[in-house]
Amino acid sequence: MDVKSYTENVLKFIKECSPGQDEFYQASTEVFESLIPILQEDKRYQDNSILERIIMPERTIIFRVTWINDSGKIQTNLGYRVQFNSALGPYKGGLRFHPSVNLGIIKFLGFEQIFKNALTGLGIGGGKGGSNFNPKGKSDAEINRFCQAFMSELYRHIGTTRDIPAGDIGVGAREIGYLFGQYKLLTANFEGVMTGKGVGWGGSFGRKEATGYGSVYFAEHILNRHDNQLKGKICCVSGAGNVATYTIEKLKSMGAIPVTCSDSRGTIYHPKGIDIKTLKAIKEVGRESLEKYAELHPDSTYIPVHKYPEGGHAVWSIPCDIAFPSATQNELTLIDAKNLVKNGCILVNEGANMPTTPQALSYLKENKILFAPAKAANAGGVAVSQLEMAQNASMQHWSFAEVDTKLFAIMKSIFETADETAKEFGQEGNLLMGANIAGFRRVADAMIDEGAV
Ligand code: NDP
Ligand code: 2IT
Repeated sequence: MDVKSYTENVLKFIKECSPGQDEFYQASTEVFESLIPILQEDKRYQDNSILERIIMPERTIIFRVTWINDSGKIQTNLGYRVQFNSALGPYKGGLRFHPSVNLGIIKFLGFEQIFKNALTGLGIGGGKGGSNFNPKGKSDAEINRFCQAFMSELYRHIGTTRDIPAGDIGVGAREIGYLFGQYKLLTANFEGVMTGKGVGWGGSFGRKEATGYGSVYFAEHILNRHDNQLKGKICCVSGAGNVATYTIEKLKSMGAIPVTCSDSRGTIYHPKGIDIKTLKAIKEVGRESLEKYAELHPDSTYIPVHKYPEGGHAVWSIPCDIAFPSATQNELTLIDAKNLVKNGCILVNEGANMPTTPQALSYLKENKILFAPAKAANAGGVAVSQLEMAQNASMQHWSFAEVDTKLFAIMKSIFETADETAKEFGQEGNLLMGANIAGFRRVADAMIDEGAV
């Protein structure tokens, strides 16, 4: 069968057997389309049914989470862990707590994670999990009870050489602590079964900062390749969580000017640069709305969601040199891409997972905007998670500087791998194709070596 029909047949099969999983189709279609050159060149992948296997999670766990709210009422949520691919190592990937979570979202994230983890060059497989639990407005005690209930089922499926969860949207240091505490209670084992732990009890220095810092390092590597640099660049960042906060922090320390941040309710535009202390005080400590930022900084503007351009987002209509989408999937639409191009943006660097819609992606490509795909640009988080695992396994504790130096080198190596692979397949500068092919090749070759499993 010709390669195009092969990819289309597998995608058709996956749509038929897993209806209604739009984000998962989006992620798998993008990856499969970019694999065509390697599938044409090397027939072993088709001969070994690699696409049919890689698209199917090795194991999908769905469970009920029952917990009691502060009023004494029993609450139920759905919990998920998709153990997607273990060809390169134990399943590794975050947990997302957000009301929008469903199986299709967890599968898209788990699928992306396989290739991202492979790209880091480390020995980690791909997985993802989470719940449709909404942490907003919940008391600390409710969050604790929910995490305990979630782990009361999850603990039997994870382990230091089996599956090592971490954070994602709605799961930060507090939740990792509660989840880890319950794991320890149930198993009577203190072991590195989760990453993103507190630095005082098994966590790694630099894990909290890793995704944002890594994303900025990646942008610097691309710019350097084009005889350019971050210093002096106006940057628009979306999101106001873990990734956005540490993207903004690192941009400032590298002499760039991050002028925006956003949450689900609105966007802050601060032309002289986002004040990182205020952002952390509002979001990391207070867990409040960004509206407060504008009250504290009268020279900034707050744009609420109802004032966004139709079909688009305020953050991408603000003129910038570089865009760092760092909130959630499909947050940069065709309208947003048109605004960015019109305003002279030179690079879109994906901090979030799949933040750019396929239509926006095509438009950026047509207009020759530099593009850093999520699998490469945001891989710093999971890479430092693996460094945390290495420290736990060897009972060591490295300094912040040691971890940061390793992170910088890993981001450089990911950039070079994606760049060289794109060149190898005659698509110079196409980092999306380079990242997808390089990640795929590592996983697929391991799957062939490991036989028909
Ligand atoms: P956080 O929960 O810390 O922050 C998420 C931010 O995005 C918040 O500002 C949130 O606003 C906003 N947001 C989330 N969902 C939506 C939505 N549907 N619409 C509008 N805004 C939204 O998550 P992270 O910073 O950890 O994650 C951000 C992105 O980065 C995600 O795509 C995640 O998968 C990805 N990522 C995270 C890594 C990590 O190490 N944490 C590693 C690699 C990728 P609000 O608070 O109002 O909901
Ligand atoms: O999307 C991601 O890479 C993460 N949420 C981090 C995963 C991890 O295991 O650190």
